[in-house]
Amino acid sequence: MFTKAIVRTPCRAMVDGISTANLGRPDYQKALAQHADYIEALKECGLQVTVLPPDDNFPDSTFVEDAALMTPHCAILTNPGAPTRTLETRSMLPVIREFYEKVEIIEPPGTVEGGDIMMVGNHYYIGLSERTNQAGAEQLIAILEGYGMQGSVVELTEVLHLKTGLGYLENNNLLACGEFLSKPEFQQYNLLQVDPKDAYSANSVWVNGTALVPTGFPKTSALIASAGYNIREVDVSEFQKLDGGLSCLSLRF
Ligand code: CIR
Repeated sequence: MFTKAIVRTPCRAMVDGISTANLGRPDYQKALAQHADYIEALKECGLQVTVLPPDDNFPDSTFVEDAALMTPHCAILTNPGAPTRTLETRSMLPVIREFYEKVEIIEPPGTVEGGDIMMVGNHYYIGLSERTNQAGAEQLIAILEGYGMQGSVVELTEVLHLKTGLGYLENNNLLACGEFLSKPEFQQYNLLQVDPKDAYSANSVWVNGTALVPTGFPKTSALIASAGYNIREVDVSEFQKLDGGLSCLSLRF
């Protein structure tokens, strides 16, 4: 069970965030309203939410998941591979130290973004992507092993981050789409197959028995509900325009 989350209010500069989505520029006011509802959803799931102020120096800074990994034993500050995001981690350090005695740091030339890390119990799958490299993954695995956890790498070819196409919903249930459906390492799970037309909704998030699912994907909501979860839909259309999903908007621990 998670008890806490950290989020960061989107900044005005978010409209200039990195995007490959071709869905137009985000509407800032709408993004603020959607972000407020996202916080509400986390609270409904029982989390105490720390809300960081907007940081206009970093257009993508609302996607806090990429800047750190919070494990039960330590926090790990990442080193984002997107050049405009590398220094986002600096302002995360003080807040992370409020919650963790042990804070580890991924150092260059290693790069890691949290969106490439999927936790399954004590094991962490690490996507090798344009943002997370082998050196970063090796550092991360060494850190995890030092605390009695494990990690393994997964090659990505089609998507931005590992969790762009995967969402672990606990109880062996893995929501998956596209290239991940056929990967040998995921065949041990009960794969809940997301329709390729609804690929964005593969980034749904388990929070204490409830699945947060993006609004607008009724087939995915029904699929997850049929596996026994409560569903809380959250409209994140303005973040989708920046390739960001539900998981990217918080650190949950
Ligand atoms: C980026 O390209 O870095 C942002 N526009 C989106 C980050 C999404 N984060 C995530 O999937 N964990």
